[in-house]
Amino acid sequence: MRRAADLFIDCLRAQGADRIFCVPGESYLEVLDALADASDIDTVVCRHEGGAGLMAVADAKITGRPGVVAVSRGPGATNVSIAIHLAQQDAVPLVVLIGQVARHERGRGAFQEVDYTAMFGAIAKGVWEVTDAGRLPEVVARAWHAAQAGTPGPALIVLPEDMLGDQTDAMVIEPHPVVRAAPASTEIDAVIARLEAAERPVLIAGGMLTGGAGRAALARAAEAHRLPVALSFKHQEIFDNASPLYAGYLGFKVPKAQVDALAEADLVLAIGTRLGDTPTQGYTFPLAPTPGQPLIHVYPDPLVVGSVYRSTIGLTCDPAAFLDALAARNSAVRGDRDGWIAGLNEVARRWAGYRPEPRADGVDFGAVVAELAAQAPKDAIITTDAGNFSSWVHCLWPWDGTHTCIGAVGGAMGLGVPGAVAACLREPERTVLCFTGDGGAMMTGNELATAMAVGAKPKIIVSNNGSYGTIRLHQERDHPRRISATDLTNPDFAAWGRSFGALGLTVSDPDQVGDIVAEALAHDGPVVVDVKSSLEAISAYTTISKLRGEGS
Ligand SMILES: Cc1ncc(C[n+]2csc(CCOP(=O)(O)OP(=O)(O)O)c2C)c(N)n1
Repeated sequence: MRRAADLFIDCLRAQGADRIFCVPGESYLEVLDALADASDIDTVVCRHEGGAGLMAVADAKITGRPGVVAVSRGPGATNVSIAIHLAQQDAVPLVVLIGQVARHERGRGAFQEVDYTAMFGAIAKGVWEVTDAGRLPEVVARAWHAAQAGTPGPALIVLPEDMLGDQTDAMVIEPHPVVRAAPASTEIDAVIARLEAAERPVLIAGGMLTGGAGRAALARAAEAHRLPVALSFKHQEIFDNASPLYAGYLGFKVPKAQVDALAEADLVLAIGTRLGDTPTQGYTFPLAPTPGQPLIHVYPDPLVVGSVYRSTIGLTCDPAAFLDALAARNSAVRGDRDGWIAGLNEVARRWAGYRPEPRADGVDFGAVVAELAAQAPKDAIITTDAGNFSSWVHCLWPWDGTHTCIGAVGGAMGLGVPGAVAACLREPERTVLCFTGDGGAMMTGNELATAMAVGAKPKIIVSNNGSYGTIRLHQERDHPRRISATDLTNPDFAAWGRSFGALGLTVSDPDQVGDIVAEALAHDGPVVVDVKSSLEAISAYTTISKLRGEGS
């Protein structure tokens, strides 16, 4: 017999958990006590459950394994909700451990009590409240499996505080293997037949191909069948953007000419993507529910394939295995494939790149990003918070299919700094660059304290334009000159960084950019660079003057 909390830690260990991001709470004291003896599990103490959860999401994006976050009941659970939502939106495996009131208090509206099934039922893949310590092993194995199976996502384990102190003789259960089906050869035959009938195929590649095997299979299959490749939102890094086969990045507001060019396709292969509203430009390409061309949709979840979209061929198998199988076959090319490929590539390149300009109201943030792209080590890990500043990162980074870039497909602000801390912990030898706006920096930037505590050395680049710029852009477009609730009053971010113990630097003049970037990269420790960026240059794609119809 032993304490349930000790069994619980053994169960986590059996699943391969080696790091838990947490904010402590009295509701799961027994787990914290058991962790004190678990030297093989790194307990990372964070400053806000939102930050802790986002670190766990980023950790999962880096390792491909479930990220783990532990939080207290009520207030802790509500704070971590952003990460639960993001894991669901981004298809990231996440296991959330939540404290709960004692069993005899349950249902009485006790202090900090929440019904987590009711609260998170719509976004979690499962919520398991363990009232019998003997079932902890079963629940842990199921939660880990649920987090990874089909469309990966969040799985919640709820731990009544008194249960954790029970004695139990239950045994650890080994991980349940996650089934990843391979395509049948007859299915590949059918796909080859569609490819050979098409003159203008295009492949849309998504987040399920982020791992090394997925990227390699994507490159091989695209080459083998001469398939132009368009990349879904926040997955620009998985394919070489300099390849002649590159057909564009399907983020927000893709220029109409590019959508029009893609819409000429007579076959769409959507591989490893759920075809959400961002890459499909509001479900217009491909058109939902019935695309204007045959659709081959490959995703490992039967609840996705054939759901929003009617697919001509739908395969619920591993997308990388599919591309591997496809790459091993030949297909006859019909029509002027070279012309089709070159045409898409020309349109995609037309929007790539950005030339920074002198700005009267601050530094063009593109100049800073361009300098970092030129000076940073090629294997630097990049995290992007949500906001317009990231438009320059997407335009200017030399994405060649090898980079690690962590951003929120679900658009949650606040991933940047926590994501960078998580990346530093996994890859301490690599440079980690975090790009964030002044909005995002103040949402979760307090996790710089966590960075200091664990010896992480992120380089945090703040685009300080004094505005929730993305929303200001929407305002200027929809309600020109009517600025409402988007101006920001900021601290001195360099001094703020120094107050944590980081190196604090300020860029207020374009002439300083080269030297300050060099100093930030050379510093062996965390850095905050406060870039007094131009608000007129509100994104890489437009300016406030242009939005107001004033030219420039
Ligand atoms: C948690 C969260 N709250 C609100 C939003 C809506 N939102 C999207 S971008 C944005 C502004 C981002 O501002 P900032 O970080 O300063 O970057 P900028 O757009 O100015 O480059 C807001 C408020 C969001 N996506 N996530």
